[in-house]
Order: sequence, then structure tokens, then C-alpha cells
Amino acid sequence: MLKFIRLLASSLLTASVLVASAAPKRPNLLFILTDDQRWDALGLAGNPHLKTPNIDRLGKEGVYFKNTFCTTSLCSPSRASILSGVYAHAHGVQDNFTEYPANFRSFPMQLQSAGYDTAYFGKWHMGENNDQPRPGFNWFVTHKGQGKYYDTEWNQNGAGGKVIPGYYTHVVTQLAEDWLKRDHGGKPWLLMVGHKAPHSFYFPEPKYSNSFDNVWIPYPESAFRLADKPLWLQDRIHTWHGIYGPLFEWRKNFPDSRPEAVKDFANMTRAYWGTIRSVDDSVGRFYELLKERGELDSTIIVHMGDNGLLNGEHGMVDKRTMHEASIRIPLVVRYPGLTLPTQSKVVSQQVLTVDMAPSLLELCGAAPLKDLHGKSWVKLVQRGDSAWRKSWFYHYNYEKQFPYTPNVRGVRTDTWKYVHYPHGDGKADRHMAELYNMEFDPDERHNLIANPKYAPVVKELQSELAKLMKQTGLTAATDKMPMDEGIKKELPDQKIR
Ligand SMILES: [Ca+2]
Repeated sequence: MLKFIRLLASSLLTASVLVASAAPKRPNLLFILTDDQRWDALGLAGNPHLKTPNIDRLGKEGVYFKNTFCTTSLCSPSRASILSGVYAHAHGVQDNFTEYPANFRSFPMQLQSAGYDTAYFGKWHMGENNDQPRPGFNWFVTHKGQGKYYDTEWNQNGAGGKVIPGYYTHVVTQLAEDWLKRDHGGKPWLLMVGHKAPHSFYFPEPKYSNSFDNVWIPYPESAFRLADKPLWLQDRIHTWHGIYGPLFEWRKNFPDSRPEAVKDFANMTRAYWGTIRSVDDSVGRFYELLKERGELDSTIIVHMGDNGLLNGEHGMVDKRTMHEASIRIPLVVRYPGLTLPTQSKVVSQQVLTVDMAPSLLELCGAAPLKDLHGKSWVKLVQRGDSAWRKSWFYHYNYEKQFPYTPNVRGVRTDTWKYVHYPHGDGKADRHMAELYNMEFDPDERHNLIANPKYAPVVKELQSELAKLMKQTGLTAATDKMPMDEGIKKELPDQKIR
């Protein structure tokens, strides 16, 4: 008996030592954010032409969230939602010219308070002409405005602007790597890298300039199926954000609806993909560096896009609308503390930009932020979550400077999407709404809104939309939006394109 007790005590001791030694050290976090990368501009998503082996590897050794969406498809609002975990009306960044509010909580601020060494490198894109350090980061390297694919003027931690020659993607990677190699004083670190790529105007580096020359790229079929769509889509087709417009300066003479004009569209798409190849190389560099440093498995690596991009779908380019290509984004996460590299996962549930802050804080063991609109997906990934969302709402506000998209309010469930376009005066909508069955019609070919058979579905979705908006504090009285001044032909100001 005594022997048994001794044995038991010794095995308990061994177990407790094991637990102690296995107590997880707080992970590092490398967050790679691309600008305007479509969900399918990714090998893992099945793109037949664009190969992204390094980003794919993160997904194959981690989690690929195949149905990830942004809640407002516009750079700054979406970035602010990723940082804060709340919708655009709550953080207040509702266009591309608004600064992230200085005292508004974010996951980097939370990690900094928890003792992380934090740094940001690259395109910040909240506050157009400000290249100064922002709260939440011990080291902050950025530039004014959009930055340039070549020879951007960088401001390193507020020291003043200085041009660093070279291709943006490689420069930002080098700067970030240099910081990563520093002594972090035994602290875990957060490194955020904000790429310019693949944002317009598209300039691939020379070695990728001709990668897709032999790929035939027609307008998508949906570009010409506008008969059952709201009329504003037809109005948009010849504008800055339409397929017959200037195509981010690929087309010098416009509008151009001749069949030959598709050549400009193809070249634009090839250049867009080309810029992503360099991003993929950068992801590979980070992976190798972490491996060399013995930090690969103690680092959460996130690769994510800030919003989607229409590439001819429904006759449109750019984003902002609630159509799939505009709202769906790539997201892969590699971290052995989440899933073992030998047991990769594909998550099909709908995940949102606002879920990132709570999820990452949970993985880092940091205090959660309060009153978030997003939800941590850690349980969903590890054990499944029967309470996971089956619906969410999307919103976008009409911009005077980019008058090519109306006000948008919509709801997406696992099966349906309903989108309507309020005028902004509180009165009845003047644009036709849209209704799609996402299960049978993922490409949104058939707008079912006019079919009386679906009237009960529409009613249900309208009430779901109101319910979801109310959960974030938006009601008919509080949901402020500008007046829809219509789709206009004029080009946006040269300085803000
Ligand atoms: Ca963007």
C-alpha cells in the first residue's frame, strides 16, 4: 500500500512537472495584412493561374478560413474593424480619410499593455497625410498616403521621411525583419506588416511582370448579366469603378465597350496577380526567418486581406458593394497552439474581420476587449461551436468623392443574401434591392428579389437585418448615412485615387 502511495505521489509529481514545463509561453504574433487581395487571389482557394505556395503552406499547416468577410469593403474602415473588433459606425472610421481614434481600444494596444513588444511596418492607411507613430506600437514605420510600389518615402518611428529605394514589398519585408532580429528583452512580440500590394495602380516587379502573359482573361460572364440587377450597376459600368471605365489608368480612352477593350482588363488582372507573387515571396522569407530563430512554432502567423475586390463581376471593378467578390477575403492562420501542423483545418463557417481582435487576444492569453461585435473563433476551430453565427450584416455609406456606389445595408446568412440601398432620407428605397441564394447561386447570377415566391424570405431577412443592426446599436433613428447623390461619371480627384 505504502509502495502504491509512493508510486502515486511520484507519478503525480512527474505529471505536475510535465504540466509546468508544458505551460505555454505567450506566443509571438506576426500579422501580415494585404491591401485589396481577393479571396481567390490565392492558390489555396483554387486559383488556376496564380500560385501562392508560401501563403498556402500557412493554411496547410494551420487553418484556412474559406468563408471570411469584411463588414465594410473599404480599406480604412475594414482595417479599423480588424484592429478593434467592432463595426465601422462604432470605431468611427467610415471613409478612407479618417484617423483611427487615438484612444480607441485595439488588439495591439491590449497586447502592448500585456507586455508585448509591438511594431507596425507598412501601409497604415488611416489618416491620409500622417506618417507619425500611432498608439499601441513601440515601433512604427509607415509613409503618407498609399505609398508607391517603388521608392516610397518612409518615416521610421517618427524620425522624418526618407526615400528607401526599391520595390515596396521587399523594402517593408526587410525593415520588418531587421526589427524582428532585435533583442526584445525576453518579451513576446507583435509584428504587423501592412503591404501596399496588391492595391491599384498595379506595378509588379520585373521578374513577375510577364508571369501571366499567356493566360487568357475575359470579362467574367456576370459582367453582362445585368438585366435583373438594380439600374445603378449599369450606370456604374462606364465610371471609374466600372469595366468600361479607365480601369485604374490601364485604359486611356474611355468609355470603351468594344470587344478589343478586354485586352486592358486582362493586362490589369495580370499585373494585379503579379504584385501578389512578391507578397508570397515575402511570406516565405518570414517563415524561413522564424524557423532559423526557432520561433516558428511559438508564433501565430496570420495572413489576411483587408477587403475584397471586384474584378469584372457584375460589370464592376473596385470594391464597396456587398457582392461576394467585394466582401470575401483571404485568411489563413498558422499556430501549433491552435491546431497541430499535421492536422490542418478548413473552417467553412462565416468568419468576419471583427472576429480577429477577440481571437488573437485569446490565443495570446491577453485580457479580452469589452463590448465587441466580433467573436473569438478559437473554440470554433478547436472543438466546434454550435452557437457560431449563421448570419451577419454589412454596411457601407455613399462617398461624395467616389460617387459610384449607393448606401448599402444587407444581411448574409449561410443560405441567403439580401441587400438594399437606402437613399439616406429615411424614405422608401429608390434602387431595386437584391436577393441571392448563396447555396445554389454563389456567383449571384439570379437576382430573386422580384419573384413573389420569395417575398416571405425577404421579409424574414429584413427582420434579421434589423435585429443584427440593433445588436450593434443601429436602429432607424441611429443609423446615420449621407444622401445618395447618384452614380456620377466624373473621375475622383487625382490626389485620392
Ligand atoms: Ca484595401
